[in-house]
Amino acid sequence: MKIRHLSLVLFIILASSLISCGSVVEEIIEPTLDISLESGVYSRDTLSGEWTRLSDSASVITSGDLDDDGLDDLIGQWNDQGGVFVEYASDGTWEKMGATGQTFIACDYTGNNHDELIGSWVGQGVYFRHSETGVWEQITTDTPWITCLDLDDDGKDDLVGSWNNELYAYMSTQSDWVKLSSGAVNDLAACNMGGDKKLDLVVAWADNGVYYRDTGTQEWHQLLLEGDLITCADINNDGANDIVYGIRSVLNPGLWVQYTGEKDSVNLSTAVPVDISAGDLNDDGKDDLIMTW
Ligand SMILES: [Ca+2]
Ligand SMILES: [Ca+2]
Ligand SMILES: [Ca+2]
Ligand SMILES: [Ca+2]
Repeated sequence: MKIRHLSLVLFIILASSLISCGSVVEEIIEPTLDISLESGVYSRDTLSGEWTRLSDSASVITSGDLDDDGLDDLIGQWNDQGGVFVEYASDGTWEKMGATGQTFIACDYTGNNHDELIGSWVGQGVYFRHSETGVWEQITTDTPWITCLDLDDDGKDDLVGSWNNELYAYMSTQSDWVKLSSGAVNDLAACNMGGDKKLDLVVAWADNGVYYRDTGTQEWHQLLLEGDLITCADINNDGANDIVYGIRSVLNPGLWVQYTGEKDSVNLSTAVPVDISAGDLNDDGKDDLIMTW
């Protein structure tokens, strides 16, 4: 369904009236994931476009290779199970990693070329989990939103967080958060948006749409007019990252994608996501979309 995002309702009304008049209109293809299905954590295979239900609904979802076998593992928080868990891609076994927290992300915080799980707990702080020992070590103070990318190109991932309507970076070379920008944040992500190979910070602002901050030039560029949740992956396998975003408003709720180079957004799901992420969960070399609702 390729229709201008903000004109969704009007388009459907117009299309319906044209069909009733016997005119030829663009075919409307229903999204493959919709609210008639059982809620849960779903992944969307990038090569086939098919959604697979992976588990019951989670409150936080992300992915990373936590056992260092080259396969992305599913990471999520299930509040009724009392914590954050990883499902290892190699054999499907689950392991509890920690208690229920605010947010989680996998990054190479130590710069050893292996993913570490990073989590934030209210009033306690942001911690990373040593891959070998499983011991959690505090990095800094807590944040309700977090992402990680190497902002200064020194080989170690730096953290980006947000609270009290401010955006902060925690550089691996420094010992405190430093302010990057002001504004209330809906979500954060790290995506490769430019022509270089560096990840760029993507911010879904509460009042100002979705922007990315080019890591090379440090300039901000607008991507979308709105977004409550944000992630990115090349989900049409054309070699360029696409922006995937969730909308919770009553007008256009659901999951949407803006393919690189396209002005219009495509609806991927009428179910409203609780969290979204991306990772190659089936080891075909292509990142797959992950959504919980
Ligand atoms: Ca793994
Ligand atoms: Ca760095
Ligand atoms: Ca693409
Ligand atoms: Ca894949």
